[in-house]
This record gives sequence, structure tokens and C-alpha cells, in this order.
Amino acid sequence: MRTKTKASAVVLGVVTAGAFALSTGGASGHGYTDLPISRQKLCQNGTVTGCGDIQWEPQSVEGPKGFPAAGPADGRLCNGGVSRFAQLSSPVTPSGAPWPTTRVTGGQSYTFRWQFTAMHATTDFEYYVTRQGWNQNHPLSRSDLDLTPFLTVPYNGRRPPATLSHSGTLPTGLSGHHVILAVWTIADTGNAFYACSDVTF
Ligand SMILES: [Cu+2]
Repeated sequence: MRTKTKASAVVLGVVTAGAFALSTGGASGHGYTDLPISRQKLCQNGTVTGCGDIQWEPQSVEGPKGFPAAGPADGRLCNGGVSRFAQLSSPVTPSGAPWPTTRVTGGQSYTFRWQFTAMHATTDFEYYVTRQGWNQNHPLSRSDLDLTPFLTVPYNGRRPPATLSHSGTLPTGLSGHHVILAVWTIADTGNAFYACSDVTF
């Protein structure tokens, strides 16, 4: 009996160590958008306060890839399904104020920018935007978004530079406050990185 307990403990220990390695693997590296500025970057640079852990690691909003068919659950898109970053999915900042927005113009070219702390092999970058009349009073969900990306930048498994910019045309027909959801899909893992940016058209 004593031996069996010991064996179980050893097995449990291995499983725990494995889970730990998974959850922390590459934790130092990833990326986020700063043009238009993302919620995680606003938390990191102190424009928005009280965000919790995300202020130390805006690059770590990492969740399952495959959006919109798979990926984070509705209401958890802006935090990549990571519970400790849940503030990012709130429709308002931790102080209850609206998220600061970047002014943009539909139909115009815009240069999107990512900052990377690790340059992972990349499938592509996709950008989604909310529909006109989306529900601004709940955490962002698929029903709020046009689920066809307005911009897709294929990357064919290459690794991006530390700072990557690419241009695309912003959709027309939108006015007022919207959210752009940027998705960086990693080629050689099951994950993607998510960043929500609030904009005013
Ligand atoms: Cu990484």
C-alpha cells in the first residue's frame, strides 16, 4: 500500500511537471499589436491602469488557434481565453471608463504593427472588425464580428522581424466605436495570439 501511494505520487509529480512546462513554455516570448494600439499595450504603458498581470506581459495573450471555427470561447476573445487577463475582454476598462480609441477612416489604407518578443514561425495574420450595431455592452463575441477577416497576411511559416508592419484597407460602412481583433497564428504550435484594438471610425 505504501509503495503504491509512493508510485502514484511520482506519476502525479511527472504530470504536474509536464503541465508546468507546457504552461510556461516560451512564456517570455510572443507578441502584440501597437498600431492601432491594443488593449494589452494600453495596460502595459500605463494609459489604462488596474489591468493586473497583463501590464507585465502584453505579449502573452496566447490561446488556441483556429478562430473563428475554433479558438477562444465567446466573451474571451480579447484575452485569448487566458483567465488572468480577463480584464482585456471587459467592454470597459478596470476603472469603468471606455477603452481609449484610435481614430481611423474606412476605405483608407492603414499600417498595422506588431511587436514581438519571440519570432515564431508564422502561418498568417488576420484582422477582424465588429459589425455596425454590435453589442458594446458585453465581452466581445463572435456574434459581434464580421467573421470574414478584412485583411489576411499570409506568412508561409516564416519568422517575422522583431517589429512587423503591414498595410491593408480598412472596411467601409462603419461608424463610431468598433473593435479590431488581430490574430497571429503560429505555424508549429496549436496556438495563436490575440489582440483587441478599440477604434473610432
Ligand atoms: Cu512565444
